[in-house]
Amino acid sequence: MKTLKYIFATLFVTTSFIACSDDADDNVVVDINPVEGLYKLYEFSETDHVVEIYSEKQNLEVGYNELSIRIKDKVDNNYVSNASPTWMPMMHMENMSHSGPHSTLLNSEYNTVYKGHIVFQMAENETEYWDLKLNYNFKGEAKSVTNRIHVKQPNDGLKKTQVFTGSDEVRYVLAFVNPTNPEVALNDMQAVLYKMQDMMTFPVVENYKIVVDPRMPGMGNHSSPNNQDLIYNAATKYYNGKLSLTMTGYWKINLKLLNENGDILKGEDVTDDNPSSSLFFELEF
Ligand SMILES: [Cu+2]
Repeated sequence: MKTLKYIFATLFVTTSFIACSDDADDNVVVDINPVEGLYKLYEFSETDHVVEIYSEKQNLEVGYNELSIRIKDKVDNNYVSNASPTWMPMMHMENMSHSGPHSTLLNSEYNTVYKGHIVFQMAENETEYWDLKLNYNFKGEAKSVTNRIHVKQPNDGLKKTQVFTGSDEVRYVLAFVNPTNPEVALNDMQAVLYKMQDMMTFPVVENYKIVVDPRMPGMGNHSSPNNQDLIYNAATKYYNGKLSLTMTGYWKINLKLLNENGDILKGEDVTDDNPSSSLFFELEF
């Protein structure tokens, strides 16, 4: 009994101690790495600060790229929380320049990490390249820096981005977001849809619908049950639905894009005579 009391007493003291030390550390971030698991793709060094760019992927790739940005003060090595950054990706082609769809940059759950995404429509090549202009505040001064970035074709060679003209003569960019790790299950599916207003301006397209018809061309073009079409979410600005994958292998996710009136802007039904839509994503797992 004495031993038991001792154990309880020890436990109590230990617990209280942990609780106290937690309180004391409330305003100090200890042992939390806000960019844990991400690859640092770039470090753009300026005189008194450094801009860091992180991604879940090891390269910037054609398609949807979710990026995290931090700005480090070189004097005290602290990351700033009042930078209010904006960005503009730009591709310099032989005969013209254009931007690509990009979200705003927002503070994440950590106030020193700014998150957003860019959809690159094209990869760089020997004569054509991308750069990224960043505007932000550092110590009360407005900064603007432009740096070269490298955009590659994804290694798997699968189509996850579609740039096309709809039956309404509008240019659209549709990019696959999720599932990044597909499973034999009913997967949450996400995509982003932008239209090309001009070379520099790509507004989010709201309230359209993307019909989903996944097929396995290698297996009699069979489908899967319980898919849910992608519907626009005004809060997140993503299109969300469900993607049913009944086995591993190569899947062609046939798509149809419908405007708010239900007019088909791009894509066709899959039938015996028509094995695939002209609008699609590809997955292999
Ligand atoms: Cu281009």
